Amino acid sequence: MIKTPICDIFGIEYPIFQGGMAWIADASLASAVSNAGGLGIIAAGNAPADVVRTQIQEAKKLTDKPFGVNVMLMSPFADEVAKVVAEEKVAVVTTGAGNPSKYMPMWNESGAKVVPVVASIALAKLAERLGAAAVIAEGGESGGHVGELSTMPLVPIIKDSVSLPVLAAGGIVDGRGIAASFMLGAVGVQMGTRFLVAHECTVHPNYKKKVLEAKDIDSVRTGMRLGHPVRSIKTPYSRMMLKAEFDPNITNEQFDKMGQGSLRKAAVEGDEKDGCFLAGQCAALVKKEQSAKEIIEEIFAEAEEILKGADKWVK
Ligand code: TUI
Repeated sequence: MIKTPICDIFGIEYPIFQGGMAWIADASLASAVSNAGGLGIIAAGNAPADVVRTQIQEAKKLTDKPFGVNVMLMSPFADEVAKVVAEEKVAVVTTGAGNPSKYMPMWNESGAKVVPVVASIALAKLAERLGAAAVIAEGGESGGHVGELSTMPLVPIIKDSVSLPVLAAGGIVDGRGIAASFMLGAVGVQMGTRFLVAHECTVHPNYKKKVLEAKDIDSVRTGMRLGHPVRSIKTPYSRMMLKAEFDPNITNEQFDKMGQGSLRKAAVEGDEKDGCFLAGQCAALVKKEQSAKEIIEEIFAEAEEILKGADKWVK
């Protein structure tokens, strides 16, 4: 059995969070992950506050276990969503794509445990000062909005900068990734891409197909010119965006418009031409659809074997 401080702090059986994937991670996936002993997370993404509230209330019906909400700080609805999360007394709040400082006192007061995704030492230290329960160090191998550093250097950098427990994210898909994360000083992991193909994940079947078919070099970063690079699976859409990235005849405003709605097209409509299929580099390692419970049990059994044999090369 693998037990770490993450299990005690968050009242979960396995030290794993499910990534808050915008347009995808709903009450169905989050409750399945929580019922399986991990921490399921509802993604607020760019959704309005009432949609998020409905999902929270739905998840409360589907599980008695703790679950979380990911607040995407670049969302135009971040202020209202932040309030809903506090009002609904959600157990855990993770944040992404920005600085959560202004909401932290409100969340702390509501009893929520706050776990910001940090891509830098400065934000990790700030999170610690403001009373975060842990931080997620998410490397650029992950899907969606990505930071500059890779998981391998980022996790020990963040670990050395704060005394908070660190969860590793970005590129983790199996027991090997969990074991490696622990070697880097993490005491838990967050995993998104692998849960895309969970039976309980309600994303469009074409999205699951894209993840299952993804090969080693099918992962691309676009949106660098706007300062918010995003990792997705190669499609006609991402090729078009890559071309536009360096096209001097396209303004930043036009470029931004070209991306709008593309994630919804992928996740809801399964549009293989115009959709943006956000996924991490480790999509190439995702081989089959399973239940959330099967995924969690399989990867922790694998991690346990690896960690037990960790002295294999020590003479
Ligand atoms: O947030 C993510 N991943 C996301 S958010 C998202 S929503 C979206 N949908 C369509 C297009 C674009 C975005 C999809 N994927 N990961 C967590 C994360 N946070 N990665 C990096 C950061 C981050 C970046 C900058 C955190 C803080 C930060 O700066 C804060 C500061 O002020 O220093």
